[in-house]
Amino acid sequence: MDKLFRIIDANINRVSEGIRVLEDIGRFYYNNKPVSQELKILRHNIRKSIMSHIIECIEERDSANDVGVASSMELNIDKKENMLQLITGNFKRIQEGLRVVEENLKVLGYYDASKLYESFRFKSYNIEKEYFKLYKKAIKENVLNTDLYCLTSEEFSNGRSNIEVVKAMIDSGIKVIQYREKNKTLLEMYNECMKIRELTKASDVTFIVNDNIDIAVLVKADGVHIGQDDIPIEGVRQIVGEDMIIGISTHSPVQALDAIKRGADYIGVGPIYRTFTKKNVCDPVGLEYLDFVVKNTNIPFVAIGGIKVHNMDEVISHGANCIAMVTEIVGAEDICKKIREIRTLSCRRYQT
Ligand code: 3NM
Repeated sequence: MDKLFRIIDANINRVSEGIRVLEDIGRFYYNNKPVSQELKILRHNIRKSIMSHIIECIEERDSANDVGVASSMELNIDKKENMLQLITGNFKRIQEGLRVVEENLKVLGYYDASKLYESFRFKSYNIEKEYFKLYKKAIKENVLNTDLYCLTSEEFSNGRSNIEVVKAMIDSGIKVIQYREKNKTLLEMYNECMKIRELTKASDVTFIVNDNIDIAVLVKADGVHIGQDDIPIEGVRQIVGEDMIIGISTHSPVQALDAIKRGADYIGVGPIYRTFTKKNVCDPVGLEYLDFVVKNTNIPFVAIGGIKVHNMDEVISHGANCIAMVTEIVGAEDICKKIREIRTLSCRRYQT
């Protein structure tokens, strides 16, 4: 029976280490005090509650002869490729470990202690829910933490389809793509968006649908982008829910402040230069409006409108971390080459 303390010891360590991983992400990555504090308290309580058996646990420990180490090396099934996998993997580790401790304590006759570990397990389920709110919030806040925001526009795509264009963008490592299409039926747009959702999902690319809120919801896009004449942001929010990103085109300081007040997740800032891509757009707002946004707001934004290789540095040096180009990219002879060129020539120099 004493061998069961070997299991308990391994699982207390497993659980504490899993909590520590999440605690540090909460503390240093999400900068969130409540969640990292709750995890810290849980970790201390889990460690403290085994103190009456700590001697048996350490005596039974035999890490040098653990057959599990070799199989972990052989199987390589614990790879983590993104934050979601890291977070869920560690919560599952904690919950599974607590269940193992709980069951073994029962067999050893420590029923009250086992119930305590059951309560820790339930506590961890609640913290996991809170943690996911942080995860989702961070996704929204970081949506424009990328150099290039790409949009489709089949009429300027040199005879290529939107799907071909999107594939080239994804192959070039673009992280945000907006589907913008003014000349197709709803059914055609829906079908294209379904396909693009599939492609973007597989490559971890944020997918935003322009104008068509219904299509955005149906294809489970990450976001929707609207204009000044569309349904107000509060209405769009009611339709799409809290998790979906809402972006809105703005052309003046008043519109930027209004978008922030109404709950936009990001704003488009433009047109910086003259553009013939968007019909009925206002005259260029120039770099002045961009300067206003940089100095007076802290909402994520993307600069747009007439941005090309020859003027992109001016926009970047005025504080635009993320820039959008439509015709410069979709109209290029070779889209991948053009994106490489933009990244090589940009004063910011793209780093992978
Ligand atoms: N929105 P190009 S300007 C889609 O100012 C769009 O809100 C704008 O295309 C805005 O890069 C624009 O070809 C078109 O000039 C940008």
